[in-house]
Amino acid sequence: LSRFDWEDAFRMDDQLSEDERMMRDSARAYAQEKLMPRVTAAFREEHTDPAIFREMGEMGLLGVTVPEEYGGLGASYVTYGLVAREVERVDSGYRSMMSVQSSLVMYPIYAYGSEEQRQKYLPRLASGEFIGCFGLTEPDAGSDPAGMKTRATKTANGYVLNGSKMWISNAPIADVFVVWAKSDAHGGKIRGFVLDKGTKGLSAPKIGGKLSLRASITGEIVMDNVEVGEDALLPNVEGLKGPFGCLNRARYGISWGVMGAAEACFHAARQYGLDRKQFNRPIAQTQLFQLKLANMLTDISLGLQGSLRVGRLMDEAKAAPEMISIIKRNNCGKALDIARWARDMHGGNGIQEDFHVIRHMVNLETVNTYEGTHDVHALILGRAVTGLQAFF
Ligand code: TGC
Ligand code: FAD
Repeated sequence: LSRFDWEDAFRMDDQLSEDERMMRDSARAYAQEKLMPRVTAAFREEHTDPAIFREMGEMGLLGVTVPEEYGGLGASYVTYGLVAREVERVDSGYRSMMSVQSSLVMYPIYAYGSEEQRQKYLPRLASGEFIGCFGLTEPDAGSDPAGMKTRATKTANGYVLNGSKMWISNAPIADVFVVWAKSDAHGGKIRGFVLDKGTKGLSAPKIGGKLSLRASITGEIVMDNVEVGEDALLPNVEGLKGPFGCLNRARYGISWGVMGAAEACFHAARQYGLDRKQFNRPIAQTQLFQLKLANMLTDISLGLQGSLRVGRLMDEAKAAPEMISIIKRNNCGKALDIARWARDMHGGNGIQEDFHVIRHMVNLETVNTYEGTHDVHALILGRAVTGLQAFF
């Protein structure tokens, strides 16, 4: 039997290809060298640096799974997950910026867009020259997006959009808006539209006062008689399966990302416990402290293996949405527990920004809620197990 490595309990390294390891290492180097030194002030001051998109673009971190001919990396879903884990090891807000751009903006334009839309947007989104956002949620339609009120009305040359979106990552600094609306020309079915910043009637005010995910800017999208041409419509998808197709990918990435945040908390708690002495011994030498570390190690090791398995199935086109609900729900919930334990294990220092754990903890409250709350994913799984719909 081989030696046990607490930092890689199930030898994930051996399960990755050379290319996947290389991409993980370069994402880790970028995240630790360029993002880590900025995050404390960015979070404190609620500041989102748009330059981060261009830096990520240069590193090839935007549109990892989008083919190279459109500026992406053409890499595997496992690679995308590994990148999310490294970015979120620093901050969930930075991973949010990246995953919205990749899964919620580039993916729908690639998968549902016309060739002209692909050419117009994808290379510039991949380089970070353009920043994108995704508007599904509304003030009165969160967990139940089918209840959206935003409408697209047919005109002679295109559509007029009216409505508002709420809680939209990147919106106030976005150049490209992928929004979902019920279209009267399509029997009231949900359709996707790509809007450009600066279009008359389109605005994206910032939502202030967030005590979570403060390094990632969030806004509304207000559409007041926004007139667009036929070329703004995403032609190749209709119905809720459009936005859900994007969410499948983003939720999968989140399942990896939150394990990165959890690992950061686990490593910090371990080191703190070795350094900090009470009652004449390191607090890491107490049974209760070790029990928490053992629980963290177990949940992280199992969570990562779940994400890797689903990632491999995605790469083989064999993944089902319910598999993604299992890992999104489990890994977010477990990461939040781990961050709360790590906060506790740091004692008073745990509430101080220099120790980072409370920032991860409050960020993970958002991640547990967005892209389908913990309970909504339980209901998706409950429906799959029983065949009975319990949403309404
Ligand atoms: P339901 O009847 O279940 O389905 C309606 C249609 O959609 C299809 N569908 C899916 N297709 C692909 N993938 C999936 N995961 C799908 N889930 C459903 C389904 O087949 C059906 O198609 P069709 O052709 O038969 O019409 O829909 P429902 O209205 O009962 O929905 C129920 C529920 C709760 C599952 C769903 O609405 C849900 O998942 N709610 C959560 C909402 C959510 O996740 N919002 C996320 C907003 S975006 C965001 O948070 C970004 S944050 C990112 C960041 O900053 O990182
Ligand atoms: P609600 O749906 O009102 O849920 C409130 C509570 O009720 C939750 O506990 C929920 O689990 C529970 N609940 C709801 N329905 C049921 C039910 N049937 N049975 C049992 N319990 C139920 N959206 C976007 O479109 N794009 C973005 O980029 C984006 N970014 C975000 C960034 C941040 C910082 C945040 C906080 C949110 C973001 N969201 C985004 C929105 C996010 O997806 C929603 O907040 C989420 O889907 C939940 O919707 P809600 O806030 O309306 O809560």
